[in-house]
Amino acid sequence: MAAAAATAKLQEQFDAGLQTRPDFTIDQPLARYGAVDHAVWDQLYRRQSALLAGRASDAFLSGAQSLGLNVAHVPSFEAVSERLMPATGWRIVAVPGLVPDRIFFEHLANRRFPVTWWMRRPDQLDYLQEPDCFHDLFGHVPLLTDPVFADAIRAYGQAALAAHARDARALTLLARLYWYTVEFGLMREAGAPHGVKIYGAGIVSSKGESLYSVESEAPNRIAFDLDRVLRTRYRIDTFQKTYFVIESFGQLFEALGEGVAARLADPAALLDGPAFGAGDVLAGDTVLTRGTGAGWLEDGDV
Ligand code: HBI
Ligand code: FE
Repeated sequence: MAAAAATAKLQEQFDAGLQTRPDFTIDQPLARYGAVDHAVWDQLYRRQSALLAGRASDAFLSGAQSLGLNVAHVPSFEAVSERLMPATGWRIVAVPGLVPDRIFFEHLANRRFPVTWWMRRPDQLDYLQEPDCFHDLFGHVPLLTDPVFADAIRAYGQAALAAHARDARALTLLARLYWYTVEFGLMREAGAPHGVKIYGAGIVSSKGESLYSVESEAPNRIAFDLDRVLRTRYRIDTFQKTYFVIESFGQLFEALGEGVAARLADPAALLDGPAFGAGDVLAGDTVLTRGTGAGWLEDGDV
């Protein structure tokens, strides 16, 4: 979402009386949820949980339960934070929507996850462009109960904050890394129906992609490699052409912390070289499954 559109959205919310603090946080306006909002949460939670059993990482499913997200109404962010804090020291903060990059990184670096307060409409059940409460709270927050994953996200926030201050080009690299892991990452799991389990928030909060990412023959599934990911473009308008597969959250912690911090010291080295297309398979790749490419749109990589 372009910065201008995000600012317009913030202005619209400000006008609606949602007082945004300088760090873009607000008090969760619990009174503003109507019966439709609660019904959408209930329907999405039940549908995705049923779909993800056997497809999502165990840490995700147990995290969602332990935070009390398995309720028929939009959860109270305060109640969720009260359960999350003892587990890993994280809490969630309500925001009107996408916030400026630096603000976002600053929250992550301080173990605060920004969660959009509003719920999508019933006619947006299967897809909406920007993150809503269900994407952020159901998609991103359960794994923050896992200490290693939580430390990986915090390390990413710290590395991103330092790099962002130094060189705006770092943002391209940071966005690619976040996209192919935190949003659309898979992890290897021997014995799982397809040898992989889902952990990315963009996948777990999407009905179609929860199935496509682990079962379709169309996409590539390639072993995660930090430099490879930092140079690979991605899709924001369709399912991913390629999913990168990590071995463990420990590997993710290495990549999102020291790994990316080292690369961000000299973003030009990675940005000056060629960027790979979202559907490319390279000679150096460890390919788990090579996709058929069925249904791919040619242009549109970002
Ligand atoms: N703001 N609320 C919110 N949520 C995000 O996921 C988010 C953001 N601002 C910037 C941002 N993400 C990007 O910097 C990352 O996706 C890389
Ligand atoms: Fe997200």
